[in-house]
Amino acid sequence: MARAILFDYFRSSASYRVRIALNLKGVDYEQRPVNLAEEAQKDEAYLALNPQGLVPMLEIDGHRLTQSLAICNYLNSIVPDPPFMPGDAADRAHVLALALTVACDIHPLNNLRILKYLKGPLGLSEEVKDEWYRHWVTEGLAALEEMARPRAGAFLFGDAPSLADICLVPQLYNARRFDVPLDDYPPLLRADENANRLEPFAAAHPERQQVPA
Ligand SMILES: N[C@@H](CCC(=O)N[C@@H](CS)C(=O)NCC(=O)O)C(=O)O
Repeated sequence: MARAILFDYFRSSASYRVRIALNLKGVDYEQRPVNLAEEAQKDEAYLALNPQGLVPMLEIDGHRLTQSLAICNYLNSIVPDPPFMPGDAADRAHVLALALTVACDIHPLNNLRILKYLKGPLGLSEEVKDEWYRHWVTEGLAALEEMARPRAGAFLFGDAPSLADICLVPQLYNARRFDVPLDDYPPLLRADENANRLEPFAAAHPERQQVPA
């Protein structure tokens, strides 16, 4: 079987999720950086691969997969160990809710194209754009903390990394880049710290990726 190919960008948090997932599952892959800073995601050649013009995109087992959570779900299905999701249906719904809080309710409001639109066509200043970012991240993380707290352990759910941590770690990396205060969220910080001690998470960190020239 051909080696998997991940089209990603070092700072893209959706790509970062997939790098973590691939590393946790021990799937061998090579990277093809798509330079978001130069809008390479809008090149015809890339749009032919992913009509959404977003990263990540994973070529694996003869498939072309998009959407980071769909990719994580695929990886979890083909490589069951270690599982990203708990066995119990209610626990699984809880972990998915945590993951979706990040992936659907925080991240999309702060994605590159949204921030560019605020600054470009809508003419907002850098300060107002950053305020937008901090507002939605702070509101989202506060809710995530309340949701996670009762059942958090070393990780966001219990004592093993799950899809919730796969989404959390990149989101906190982003939040720090924009100076969002994080001290109010101890369970999130604990999970982030414990996750980053694990090589599959550490190796996926943006600072360990190739930066497109
Ligand atoms: N829901 C998608 C989001 C993908 C996404 O938004 N990727 C961003 C980087 S994190 C991107 O490619 N942005 C390019 C742009 O905004 O033009 C996923 O989870 O894969």
